[in-house]
Amino acid sequence: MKQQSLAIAADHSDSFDRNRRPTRRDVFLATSVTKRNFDLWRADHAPFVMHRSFNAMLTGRPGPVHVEIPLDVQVAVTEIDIAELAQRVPAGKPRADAQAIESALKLLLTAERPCIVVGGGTITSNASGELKRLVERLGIPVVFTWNGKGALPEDHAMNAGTVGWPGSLPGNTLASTADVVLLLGCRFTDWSASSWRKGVSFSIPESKLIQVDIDPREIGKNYPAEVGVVGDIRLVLADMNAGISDAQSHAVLARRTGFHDQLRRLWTEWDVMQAPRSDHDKMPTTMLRTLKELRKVLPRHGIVTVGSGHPQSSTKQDFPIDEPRTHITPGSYSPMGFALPAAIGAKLAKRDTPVVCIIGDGDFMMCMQELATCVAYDIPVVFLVLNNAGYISIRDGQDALMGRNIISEFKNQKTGQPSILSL
Ligand SMILES: Cc1ncc(C[n+]2csc(CCOP(=O)(O)OP(=O)(O)O)c2C)c(N)n1
Ligand SMILES: [Mg+2]
Repeated sequence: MKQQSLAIAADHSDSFDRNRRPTRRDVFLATSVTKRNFDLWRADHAPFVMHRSFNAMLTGRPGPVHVEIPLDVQVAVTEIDIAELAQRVPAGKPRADAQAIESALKLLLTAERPCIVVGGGTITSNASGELKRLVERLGIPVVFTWNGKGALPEDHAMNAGTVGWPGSLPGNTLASTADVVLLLGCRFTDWSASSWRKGVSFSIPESKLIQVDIDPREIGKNYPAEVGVVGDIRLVLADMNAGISDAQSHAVLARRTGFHDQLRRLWTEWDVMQAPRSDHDKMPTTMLRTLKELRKVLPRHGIVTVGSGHPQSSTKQDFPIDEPRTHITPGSYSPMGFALPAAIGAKLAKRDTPVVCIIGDGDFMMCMQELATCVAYDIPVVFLVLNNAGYISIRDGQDALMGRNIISEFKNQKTGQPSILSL
C-alpha cells in the first residue's frame, strides 16, 4: 500500500514543479474567507506550517486557516521533530489598557440612556458571567445582534431584544436613542446596523461609542469610536466590573428607574404588534406561532440551527435564546444550505442535547439529501420546515423594492396556485 502511494507521488512530482512558489492567484479564493493561507509544498515544513496555522486559528479573533497539501507531500515520508503546541501559542488573552477602561467607565456611569450592543465576540470570549454582572450593577439595557443572541438570557429584565434589520422595537429604539453605546465584539454589519441608515438602529456619533474588540482593526471601522478598547471581552468586562464601587452602582441604578420603565413599555408595545402572528390560531398557521410552540417544548439548553430568509429573521426577533451557543445562525452573509449540515454538526458535537433545525422550504431543498447522512449515521435531528411555498423573503423584498415579484413563489404553473399556503 505504502509503495503504491509513493509510486503515485513519484508520477505526480514528475509533472509538478515543487520549487514553484505559490502565486497570489493560487490562494485567492481561500484568502477572502480565512485568516491565513499556507501552501505546504515540503513535507518537512509540516510542523512549522501546522503550528503557525493553529497559532493563527486560536489567537486574537479566532478563525479558519487554509492549508493546501499536494498529494505528493501528503504521501511523502520524512523525519521531523514536533514541539508541543503549547510552546507555539500564547498563554492567556490580551487585557485592555487601564486608561481606556477608565474612560469607558466614566462615560457609562454618567450616561442618561446607555445601551450595550452584544455581538458574537462576546460569546466567543465566554463573557456571559461578566456581562450579566456589569448589566446588573449599572442597569444598562442589552441589545443583541444575530451572533450575540444567547450571551445573556432573554428573560433577563435588561434584555431589550435584537438590533438591526430585522430587529425588535425595544432594541432599535433604545440603540438609536442612546447617549452612550457600549459595543462588545460586533462588526456593525449592514444587517446589525440597518444598512447604516442614521437613526434607524444607531445615531453615532451623536451617541458616543465605546467599542470593545480583540481585533484593533475593527475599532472605528464603520462608526467613529469615542473610546476604542482593545482586549478580550471577558477580561475587559471583568476590569470594568472591578472599577465600579458599590456606591456608584447604587446611585446609577436609582437614577435609571424611569429609563427601565420605558424598556418595559416598549416590550408591551412590541408584544401587541406581534400578537396577531404569534397568537394566530387558524390554519394555515404562521411562523411566529410555530416558533412560540417550539419554544414551549425545547429546553433552555436545546440548540437551534437556523436557515436563511424569514426563518432566520423571525427567530432573531421572536425566539428567545437563553444560553450561549444554543443559537447557530448563518449570520449576516446568511448563506442558504447552512442550517441543515450545521444541525448535523451540532448533534454530533452534543449527542445528549436536543437539536432542532428551523428552516424554510427553499433552504431545506438545497441540501435535503443530507437527510440520508442522518439516517446512515443515526443522527437524530428534528427538522422544522417552515413551508410557505417559495423564497418568500425574496418575494417580499421584490414587492417592496420593485413593486412586483418574479420566480420567488413555487406556484403550480398550470393552476397559478402555490402548493401550500401559509402566512
Ligand atoms: C446560497 C444562497 N443563495 C441565495 C440566497 C438569497 N436568499 C436569501 S433568503 C432566500 C429564500 C429562502 O427561502 P426559504 O428557505 O423558503 O425561506 P422563506 O424566506 O421563504 O421563509 C434566498 C434565495 C442566499 N441567502 N444564499
Ligand atoms: Mg419559503
